[in-house]
Amino acid sequence: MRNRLKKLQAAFAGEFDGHIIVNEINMLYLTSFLGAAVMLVPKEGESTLYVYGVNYEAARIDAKNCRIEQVKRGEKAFKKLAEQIKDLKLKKLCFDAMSFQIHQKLKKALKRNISLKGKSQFIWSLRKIKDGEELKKMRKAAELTVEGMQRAYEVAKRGTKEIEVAAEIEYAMRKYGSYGVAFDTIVASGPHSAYPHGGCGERKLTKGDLVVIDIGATYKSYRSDLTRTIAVGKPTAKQKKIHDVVKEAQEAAFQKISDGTKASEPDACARTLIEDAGHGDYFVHGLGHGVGLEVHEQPVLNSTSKDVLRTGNVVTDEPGVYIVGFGGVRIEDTVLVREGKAERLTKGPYVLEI
Ligand SMILES: [Mn+2]
Repeated sequence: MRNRLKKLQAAFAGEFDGHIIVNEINMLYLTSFLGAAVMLVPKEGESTLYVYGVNYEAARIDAKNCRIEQVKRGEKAFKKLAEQIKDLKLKKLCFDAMSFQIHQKLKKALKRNISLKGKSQFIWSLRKIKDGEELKKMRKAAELTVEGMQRAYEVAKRGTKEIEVAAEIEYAMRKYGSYGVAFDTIVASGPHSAYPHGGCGERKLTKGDLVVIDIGATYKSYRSDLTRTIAVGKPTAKQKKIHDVVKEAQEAAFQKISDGTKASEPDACARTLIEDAGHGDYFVHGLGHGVGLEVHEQPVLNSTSKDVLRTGNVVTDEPGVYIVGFGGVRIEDTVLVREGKAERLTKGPYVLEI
């Protein structure tokens, strides 16, 4: 954890005197505390975490490697931050993310000769590469997600409501040790399966449906992302064919995922296969995204991505085909990038028929 702060300082020190952290997940990453208002990381020396009274005592126990400054009732975190910037005589600052209103307020509170630039890449260059401690948690989150899918296979039967299937999945993941869901569980049946973010409602699973089940567990703040598609009853030839194509595309993209590969390449590989099968127009999203403390983070795996995959990236591989009036198929795993072949953190099976 101290290492992360040191690495961040080393990353921005050539260009800036200090880094303001506003995004709470970035503060969690640097201090292991969630619930601070803002953080100041000077290019050398101790960082300060500004915490409102409601979370102050918790921060004193959990926040690591920084000074904790309480923001009392009636005080403003950004005013205190501005004072500290002046005291430390910092002139060139960058920040990770800031709303327009906060930016205006902070600018006003600072002297005119202090510059403020939005630069999220310093923190992302660190967060993109998972260390051993993070990978342990991500492996666990992935295992819990597989348990959830196992439960889905048991309960996703004709006559069961989408929300009932979701409840069973979430209960199973919790019971095995999940801290919560990584995102709202998707159990999208029949016509809903044709929408990539089909959600979950009161529809009953019906014979002939495709059901897209997209789930994630969280373990100690780290997330996982897994999708399988099943058929209710005996799958039709067309359902089987599309499932086979998506599975083939997912595997082909997986074979491409490796240290040093352009993040656009696995997408191109999956897309070509789906296009060749005649379904190119129905693969309406990018191949995947980074996963970690958030379910959607860097790097991005799509056709316009400028990222290059690196050992320690954790990404999803999730091609899909969505045909309105027919249904949708998506197959997704969470994958660890390594030198040579990648490693699937989430595991099979990949059965259409349960
Ligand atoms: Mn995903």
